[in-house]
Amino acid sequence: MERKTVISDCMSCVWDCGIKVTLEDGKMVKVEGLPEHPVSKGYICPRGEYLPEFVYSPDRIKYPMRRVNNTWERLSWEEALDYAAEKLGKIKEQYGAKSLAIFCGSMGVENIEVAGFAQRFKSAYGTPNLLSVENVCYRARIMARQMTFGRYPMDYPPDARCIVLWGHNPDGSKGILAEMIRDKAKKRVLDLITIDPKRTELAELGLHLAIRPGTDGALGLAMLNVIINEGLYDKEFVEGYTIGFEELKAHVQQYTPEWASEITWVSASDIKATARIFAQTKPACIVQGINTLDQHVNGFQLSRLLSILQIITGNVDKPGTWVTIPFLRMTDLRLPMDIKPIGADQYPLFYSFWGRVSPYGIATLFPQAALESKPYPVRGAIVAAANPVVSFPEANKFIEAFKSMDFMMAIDLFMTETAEMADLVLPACTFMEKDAISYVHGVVHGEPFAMYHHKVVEPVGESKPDWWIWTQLARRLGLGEYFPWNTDEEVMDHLLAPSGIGEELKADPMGKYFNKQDYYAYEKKKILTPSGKIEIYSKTMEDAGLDPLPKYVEPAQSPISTPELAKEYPLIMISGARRQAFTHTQMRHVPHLRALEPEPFVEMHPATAARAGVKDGERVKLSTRNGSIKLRVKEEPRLMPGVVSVPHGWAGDANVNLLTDMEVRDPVTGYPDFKVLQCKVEAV
Ligand SMILES: Nc1nc2c(c(=O)[nH]1)N[C@H]1C(S)=C(S)[C@@H](COP(=O)(O)OP(=O)(O)OC[C@H]3O[C@@H](n4cnc5c(=O)[nH]c(N)nc54)[C@H](O)[C@@H]3O)O[C@H]1N2
Ligand SMILES: Nc1nc2c(c(=O)[nH]1)N[C@H]1C(S)=C(S)[C@@H](COP(=O)(O)OP(=O)(O)OC[C@H]3O[C@@H](n4cnc5c(=O)[nH]c(N)nc54)[C@H](O)[C@@H]3O)O[C@H]1N2
Ligand code: SF4
Ligand SMILES: [Mo]
Repeated sequence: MERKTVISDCMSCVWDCGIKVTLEDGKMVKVEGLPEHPVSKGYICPRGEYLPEFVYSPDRIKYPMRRVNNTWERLSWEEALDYAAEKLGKIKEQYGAKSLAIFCGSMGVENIEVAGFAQRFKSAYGTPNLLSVENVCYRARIMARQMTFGRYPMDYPPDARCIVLWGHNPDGSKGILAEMIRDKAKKRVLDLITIDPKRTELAELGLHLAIRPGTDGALGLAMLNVIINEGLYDKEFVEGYTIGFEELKAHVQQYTPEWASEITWVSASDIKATARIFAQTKPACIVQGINTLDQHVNGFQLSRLLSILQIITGNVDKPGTWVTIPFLRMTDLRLPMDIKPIGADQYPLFYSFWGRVSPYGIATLFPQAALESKPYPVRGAIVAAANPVVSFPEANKFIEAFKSMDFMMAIDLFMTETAEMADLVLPACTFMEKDAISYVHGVVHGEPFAMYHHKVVEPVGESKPDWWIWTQLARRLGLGEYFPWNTDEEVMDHLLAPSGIGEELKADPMGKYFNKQDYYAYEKKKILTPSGKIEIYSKTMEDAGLDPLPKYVEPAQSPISTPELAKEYPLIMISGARRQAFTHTQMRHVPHLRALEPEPFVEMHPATAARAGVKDGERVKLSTRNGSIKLRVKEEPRLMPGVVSVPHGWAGDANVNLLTDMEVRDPVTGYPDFKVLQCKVEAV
């Protein structure tokens, strides 16, 4: 038996932890953290540790399959690709290219090859409809920060003296950061503030504000009120680099701590204390929940509001604040596209502002396009590295929409609930079975870090890299000129060409920090907004008929906005707090990970459980006005009474997205307001 170890990294989520992999006869048998890795420094989470079980899961799709009379028929790659090309050709002929939608999920965010090829293919084919998770996650914040700062600064907490975890629990979602915070708290060099309806373990290391879900805007505005009225803002920075401070000052007078206390259920004294600590402990860094505040009726403005808190305290582009990180220059695989995707007319700013055009359609309007032909019919779907039937809000609408397709195809590792609905399923291989580029920045280090991830093991069955699948498909559709690559290495070389460090990266499996962080850019570089200043007051928003300064908007469903609904559904439901064992809908079939969380559950305070007449461990029915699911009660004294918290990602009758809602949307991004809903719990 041949045994060896190789250095690599885990790409199961965006943090790309370094790993040491033990191979026996070319098969992975063990994965450990890599203490020498410059970023993760030995940290891995259980998903990294149990990678061999994930990669070699007996549930992997091993060859292409076509649905025939509701059973799966094995095809060769030749047959499968010919079949797909024929069907896709027909859709284009019959309805036009834009009637094809291409879904790309979180794995496309983690691995640029996956998303890049999906994007390239969609434009080569001629459809603008790339429907991505970026329509429920993260893009809102990028846009809001760009619109405010001109560039996109990221939270960079390592050098901060004050960190605000705002709707964020890195123990579940960003382990490396959690470790760093614990370390700093132990050394007593950190003021930590946690704003969360749950008193998370990290919340115990500092000041915790137990906030009513969905009311973060009121808290933020009241903090501005205190900081401005007590003169705690950074006058020099505000005068030198911003516009709209006077308007802001007048605007926030109405938002007193006492007003906010009624709304948020946080005491006025805690609001004042938080504002003072944040404004006076420098440098300070709000680490904004990655999607927590996005999936909200006013999500875009919440991101603007947090930006303004950083700005008026001068916590911009200095170590330990929000910094604009130099990017790795890589080839853009996108091709020009001037047709508008679905939703572009309803949400024009999401589509483009200042000439910056986004590559995404409004994914959550897919059911409307499929079922009502609005704004035009969508008749075909390719779902690559996504599981929208479970992961997207109001899942039933997505199920209906996919059922209505003339042709649907899935590219995945596993037969997910979404793949189950397809006419054709093509097996992709994991990142351990192909080359990739991993690239992280801003988590625990300001300098961007890149690594050439070499293939570690041979693909399981006949599975193939995503780039290969898109390339073969394109060639059959007569689009081969856009897809000239034949090996992993050719693809990676092409991607890395503009970086100037491709060869260096390829030669050193450990990866490297490739660019020094350049602080104080606002002093040295042009600020890329229309006014040339950081825009507290946004003329762009005003011109679009939207609020130029953030206001408070109550969640669409709440005891205050919908008291009638709240009589029948008295509890507040939040969903999607991350769990270390799983990435979204993935990994529940990995035995050691499943053992960590064997069953779906709903967390609630013991007093909430008692009032609903249910007990810890009991199976209950959880309902919103959209439907019901079954879960086990997990009593959780850390969660504020009156609130229940449900993990997302479980399928079938435990899928929380059977309860979520798309009726009300953020007016800028079109993100549905589904993070905070009214619900009830009943014994079954
Ligand atoms: N293990 C694991 N890690 C992941 C992922 C995964 O699936 N699994 N997914 C990755 C992805 S794509 C994303 S987008 C991120 C998500 O990352 P985040 O969006 O940052 O989510 P969490 O860190 O889980 O923290 C959510 C916290 O917000 C609190 N919360 C809920 N509603 C509200 C509210 O209205 N206001 C406030 N202030 N707090 C609220 C919850 O109680 C919870 O503690 O995680 C990434 N990391
Ligand atoms: N209620 C509620 N719903 C939520 C959230 C929430 O907070 N609450 N969070 C939302 C957020 S922020 C996000 S980002 C989405 C995530 O939504 P999705 O991206 O749809 O969820 P995943 O389960 O990560 O799906 C990724 C799929 O890619 C497959 N895969 C993995 N690697 C590869 C690969 O290399 N190639 C290919 N082709 N396939 C691969 C996996 O098997 C899996 O089926 O969920 C959203 N859903
Ligand atoms: S946090 Fe876990 S899943 Fe994410 S890269 Fe690190 S080991 Fe992999
Ligand atoms: Mo996400």
